[in-house]
Amino acid sequence: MLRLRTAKLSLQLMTDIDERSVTNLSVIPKEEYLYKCTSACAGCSSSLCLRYVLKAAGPDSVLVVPACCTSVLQGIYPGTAMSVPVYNIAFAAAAACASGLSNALAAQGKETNVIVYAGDGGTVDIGIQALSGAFERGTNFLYICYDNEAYGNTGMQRSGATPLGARTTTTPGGKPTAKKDLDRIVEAHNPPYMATACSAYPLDLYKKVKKALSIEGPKFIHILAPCPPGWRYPTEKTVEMGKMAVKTGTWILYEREFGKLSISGPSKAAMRKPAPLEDYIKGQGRFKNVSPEIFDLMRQQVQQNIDRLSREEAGAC
Ligand SMILES: Cc1ncc(C[n+]2csc(CCOP(=O)(O)OP(=O)(O)O)c2C)c(N)n1
Ligand code: SF4
Ligand SMILES: [Mg+2]
Repeated sequence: MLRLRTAKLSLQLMTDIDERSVTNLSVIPKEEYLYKCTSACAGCSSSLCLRYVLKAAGPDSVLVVPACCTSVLQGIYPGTAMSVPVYNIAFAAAAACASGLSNALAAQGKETNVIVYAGDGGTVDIGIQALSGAFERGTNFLYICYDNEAYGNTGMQRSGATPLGARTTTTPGGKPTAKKDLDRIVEAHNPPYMATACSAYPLDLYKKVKKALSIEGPKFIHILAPCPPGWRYPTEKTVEMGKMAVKTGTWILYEREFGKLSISGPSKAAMRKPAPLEDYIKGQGRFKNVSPEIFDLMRQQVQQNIDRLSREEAGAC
């Protein structure tokens, strides 16, 4: 029954979301599921992403949210900023909770989308065991990690997703180790669909969420979500920050469908001729006074990722 629905949805998607229509803002529904006046900081890109995620998912969806900025911006009962049900769950347990919800809804014959919306700390560090278990069990759900590269809600402590050289409250001299490669960890579970996205490319994000939800099984989307207080840049630069992450090749947009990699449009050009890394980090206080040695390492890491994904897409590995 669910497989039939999946096939029907995929066919419909091919018509609805072809290459032409995703360049056109009018494909995004006008309905809002995340209301205005949340308690997010000015310039918060993770709440902007959630707005597009919910537009793509529609009203027959339930969110599972572990402790993070999102669990604050949803509001305090009986007030709420969201018009879909939200299940707040302990930090370590989001994916385990989603497994139970997904099975319970399926047992009732419901086709409700089960979506985890979790921060990087709740994913790459504290929730990774539950994430791995749910992907291994083949839970039918979508796990979204919005990555602001620190424990934002508690005042910007470093997480495993904090990049090399970035200053946080627990790495005042700059983080001495590299960002954990979450995508390669998830990839090792062979999910039917996984993708990266960025708040500065909302149509790309919308399209990827739609596609993910049309596929049966565990799906994963990793969104880079610039954060003004954490990255220390002016609030009005939030879209520019995301664009520079992609243009410098620091963040590469791609999809992996049944293992097959395809680089997304905005990253194709960027990978051929990346913008200088300086253009990305110079506007961010968290990288202030980064040493030339660390900067060199950062540049090497960016190039290694570009090379690895380019080779894979070209079928060279
Ligand atoms: C077990 C546990 N440890 C610590 C906390 C405190 N805590 C709440 S939110 C948060 C930060 C979450 O960081 P992240 O997952 O990256 O999401 P963000 O806040 O950046 O949106 C922390 C440490 C908690 N709620 N539960
Ligand atoms: S700390 Fe960052 S992610 Fe959290 S609400 Fe503020 S801008 Fe958004
Ligand atoms: Mg975070």
